[in-house]
Amino acid sequence: MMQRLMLTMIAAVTVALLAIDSDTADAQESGPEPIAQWQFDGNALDATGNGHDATPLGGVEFAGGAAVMDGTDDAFQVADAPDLSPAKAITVEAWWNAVDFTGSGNNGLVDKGFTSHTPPHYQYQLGVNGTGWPGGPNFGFSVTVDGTAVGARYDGWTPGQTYHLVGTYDGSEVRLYVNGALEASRAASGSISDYGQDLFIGRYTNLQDEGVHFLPGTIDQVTIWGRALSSDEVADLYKGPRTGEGEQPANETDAEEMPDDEPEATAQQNGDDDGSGFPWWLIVVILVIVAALLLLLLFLRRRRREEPEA
Ligand SMILES: [Ca+2]
Repeated sequence: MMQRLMLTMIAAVTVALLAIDSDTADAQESGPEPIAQWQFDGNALDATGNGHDATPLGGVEFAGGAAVMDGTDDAFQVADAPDLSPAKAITVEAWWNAVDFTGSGNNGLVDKGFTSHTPPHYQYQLGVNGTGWPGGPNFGFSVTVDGTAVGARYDGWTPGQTYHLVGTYDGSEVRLYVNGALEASRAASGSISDYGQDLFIGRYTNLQDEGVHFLPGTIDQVTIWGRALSSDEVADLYKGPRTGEGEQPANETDAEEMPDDEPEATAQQNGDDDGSGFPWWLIVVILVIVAALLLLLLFLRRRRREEPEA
């Protein structure tokens, strides 16, 4: 009986340890947080709290939780900072609601440029060629590694459509994802060069002719990571909601939903609500301990019953 009790206790401890281990693994899979994120929900602040607030240029306006670019002189400027120049790997994400435009070459959606408009042109750039471009409309993601630009390109986009664009570099490939799917990749290796330029959203770094080098259309949720997101993470971003999407000045639905959401999130952090946010492994451990105590009680009662006969 005592042996069975010991085995039960060992099983309980093993289950608890396995549960804790799998929780830790889940947390590690999501990887480090973004370096910078501009959600454009009525402002150009860096939502990560890392201080990379963008300066709106040309009187850019915000609507529906996104930035509406006039294609004439609207853009955002972000001061250069060491963490905006990761060396080993990078991910650049942006949403763009496409509109017809001619432009001149690969207009910058997110552009951290070279020191002049000569090769390699960009430190990194997520860009758009216009419908009036001789080669036809396309998306491109370019990263300069050890001084040489390597670009992945996706041909064809349709005005009026909304596109989720993600470019990654992981030390072996430059990849371009469009609407959650990997559409283009190019082999590359080496460290990402750093040219110390400011970062621009909606414009080239070194060219700024009005109506030519500015990207029109609606831009939302521009995010930069210092690591290459996996294809699963990119697909999840595409499926996930954007902050402030379709935001109205006084949204009653949002106001009603808030009180329901907040207590749940708080309860999960504290682990003390009615059960919905309770860690499942803790429930298992408690059940096993209760079972073990019951077995111990039965064992002791049986011994007491047996003792007088002995
Ligand atoms: Ca937004």
